[in-house]
Amino acid sequence: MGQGKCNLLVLPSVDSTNTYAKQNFSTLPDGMVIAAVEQTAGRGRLGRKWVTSPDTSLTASAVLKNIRKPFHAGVVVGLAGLELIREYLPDQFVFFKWPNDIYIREKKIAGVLSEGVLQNRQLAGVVSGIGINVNQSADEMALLENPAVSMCAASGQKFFLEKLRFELAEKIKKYYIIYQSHPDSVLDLWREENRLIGENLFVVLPDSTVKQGCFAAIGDDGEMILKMPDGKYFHFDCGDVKIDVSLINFNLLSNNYKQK
Ligand code: BT5
Repeated sequence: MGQGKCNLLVLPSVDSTNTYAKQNFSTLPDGMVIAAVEQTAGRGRLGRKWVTSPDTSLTASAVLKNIRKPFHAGVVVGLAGLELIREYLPDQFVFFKWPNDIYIREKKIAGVLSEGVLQNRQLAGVVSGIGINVNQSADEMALLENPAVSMCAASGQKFFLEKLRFELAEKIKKYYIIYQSHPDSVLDLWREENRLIGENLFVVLPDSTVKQGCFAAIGDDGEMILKMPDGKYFHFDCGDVKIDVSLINFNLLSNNYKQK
């Protein structure tokens, strides 16, 4: 185990950085980022798996003790991840797919898992973990059940993970500090980077019901607001957005994004 500069702790191998951060929550300082070279039992939302081979990607969790609403933790960590990926892939169309995935067009490059931590039955804070695909080959990404991409598969280049880990921790620190003084500016930026707002999407709810509609907005509690074909609005805070490439004009979205 090695304590890097500033707020980063890098573990050589761990089951899940989120589990480690939750188990050590009371002794870890606020803002600490726990990263792992190898993660043996990475977790996604709703009991799903986050799949990575050793030393090919970023797996890291932030310990956040000053969060106003639980979903804000994923906003802080997600924005850090988005900015990092963008810096290295300036020519790609990189955006948030609600609730907190990062996509390049129709493929997932990163996912965020936020978990509340209770102490004496009260919310003591949130552990928010991010997995970013970095040096996996396109062939390795194709083995996953859903469309996925890595920074390497998107660009043909390999990246220096140690540097990326450090930069991710720095960006989490930066967004966490801005969030403390200007939470609305961080939340507004997160909404703006949800570039599928206005698009027609399918949403699969946890009970497997599928809803189709227009992604109208994101509400005050981070919930997705879908405008249904009958004009009614449907709010939900959990679900999986499915991208149907025939419904979304990625070239147009991507051009609008580059012009900004
Ligand atoms: C997520 O869940 O996307 C949250 C992933 C969070 C991973 C980080 S790594 C550091 C920290 N420690 C942990 O244990 N977890 C966090 P969800 O939206 O439920 O997506 C999971 C689904 O993504 C899986 O069911 C697969 O379909 C897909 N998937 C699994 N591994 C993937 C990968 N490497 N790249 C892209 N998609 C993947």
